[in-house]
Amino acid sequence: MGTAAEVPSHLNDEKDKRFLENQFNVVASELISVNRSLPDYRNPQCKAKKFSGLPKVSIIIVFHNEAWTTLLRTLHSVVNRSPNDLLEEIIMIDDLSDRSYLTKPLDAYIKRFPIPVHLVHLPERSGLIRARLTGSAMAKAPVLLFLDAHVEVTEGWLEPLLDRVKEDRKIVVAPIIDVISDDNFEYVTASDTTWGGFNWHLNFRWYTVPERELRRRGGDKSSPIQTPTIAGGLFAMDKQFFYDLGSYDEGMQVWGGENLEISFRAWMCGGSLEIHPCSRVGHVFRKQTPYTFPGGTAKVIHHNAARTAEVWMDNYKEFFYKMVPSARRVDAGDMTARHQLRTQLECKSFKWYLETVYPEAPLPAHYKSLGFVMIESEKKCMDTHGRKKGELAGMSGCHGQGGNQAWTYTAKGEVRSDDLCLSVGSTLGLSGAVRLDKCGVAGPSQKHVFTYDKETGQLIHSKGGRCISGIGDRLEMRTCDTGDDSQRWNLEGFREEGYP
Ligand code: UD2
Ligand code: MN
Repeated sequence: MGTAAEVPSHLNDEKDKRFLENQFNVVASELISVNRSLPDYRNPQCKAKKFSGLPKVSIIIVFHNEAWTTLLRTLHSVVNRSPNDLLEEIIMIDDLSDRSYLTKPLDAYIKRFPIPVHLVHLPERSGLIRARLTGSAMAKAPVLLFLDAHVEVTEGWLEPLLDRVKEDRKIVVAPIIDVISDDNFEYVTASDTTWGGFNWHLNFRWYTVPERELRRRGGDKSSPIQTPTIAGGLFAMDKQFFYDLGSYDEGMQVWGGENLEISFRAWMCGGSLEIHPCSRVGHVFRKQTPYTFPGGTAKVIHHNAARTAEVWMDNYKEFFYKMVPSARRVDAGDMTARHQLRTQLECKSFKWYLETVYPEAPLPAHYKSLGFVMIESEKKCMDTHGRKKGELAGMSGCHGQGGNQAWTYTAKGEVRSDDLCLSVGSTLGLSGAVRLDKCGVAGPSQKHVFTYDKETGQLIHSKGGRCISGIGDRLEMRTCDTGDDSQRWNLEGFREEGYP
């Protein structure tokens, strides 16, 4: 029933050693049945829903060196908890694993299932993106559904997803992704008001669904939530729409980036993305990837992200490059076909996406500067030092590389670096520390709003009227004084009329 496995102490050494095999506690996984039961986590409104006339689905699972027990638990949970007459097939793509149990023993095991399970062993390492394309090309059902190889689906998970695709073939729909503990395999439910976003690094991120979207969706907790992005691993999509929309970018390697790419593309080219609260699938989230990245981890990830940025983000790609300057130096490869796709599909702009779909994005639709924020006289720049919310905002010698010195001054008056905003402390008086604070989501809080005077270089707190001063390695609010060089800021690329 989804409870944790207790690893007996005599297995402790083995547990630690074998954690590295898959970056989860494989010994705990082995102590649990591959056919374990799970509670029905659905809310009453979801349980009351009835579905009929649903289309059939081809489920596609790609894997590279997956653990035996997590892979089989994925399969058993799908077969046990899906109406089998809706399952056309399960397609498994083995992305050149080198573990012997994934060859003949797996070929033999999958024959026991009451539905067709196809297993293809790829002759070369393709990466998850191209492996999924091999799978989708084989699919016979009108709906594709992708899963990672270490998930467990729960009661009633499939029908709501198929229902949305049937309702509108341009809806791409994901379940709520619950957490299967990487430590003890306990099934832990996630919030039902979380959606997908992304940051300046072009990492996918979970954020709380804003009020705006909860109002749009209405009071019914069994209605889907529209989400700016999907996590990427688990979603259902009309097969023809998948191809009409340009399937995946075959130029992407190993892992990463494809989730934001398909998210931007879906929204910008006439589709939409949803999370269905009646569908819950548990996934083993890992802190590290267990497998190799042929070509080098950072290189591959930057390569994929740069392709997404170049093709889909228009000039907003600069936010990514400012934050991750080394990505400018990777070769993103030939993107002609993807640019053509965008033209052919007559997709909307990234500005439209930010304004309409994701106004809460850490990346502002309207801004007046992007890059360094410098005190000219000292060549010192504002620097987050990689600190977190609540900590002091800092200063250091300008290095011109962006990264921790990458800031934007937004049209709303925030001085922000990714999702952190400069914030005046609550202490009144002449001086006060400037801290990093999570930026407001629905709009900036008063603590975060500054007016920039291009002539004097002052950044003036709109409410308190004091100025940001760079003192040594820190920022302080001080009484404004045009003669004070520590208040004379130069904002990279500043333009009063703003961007874009
Ligand atoms: C998330 C997604 C994942 C994918 C990834 C970005 C969820 C739950 N997971 O990362 O599906 O979108 O973000 O790319 O949303 N694999 C291969 N070949 C490879 C590498 C991986 O087949 O070269 C398989 C792997 O065995 C797994 C799947 O691809 O079944 C996803 O990989 P992951 O589980 O390491 O990714 P995850 O969950 O960290
Ligand atoms: Mn995964």
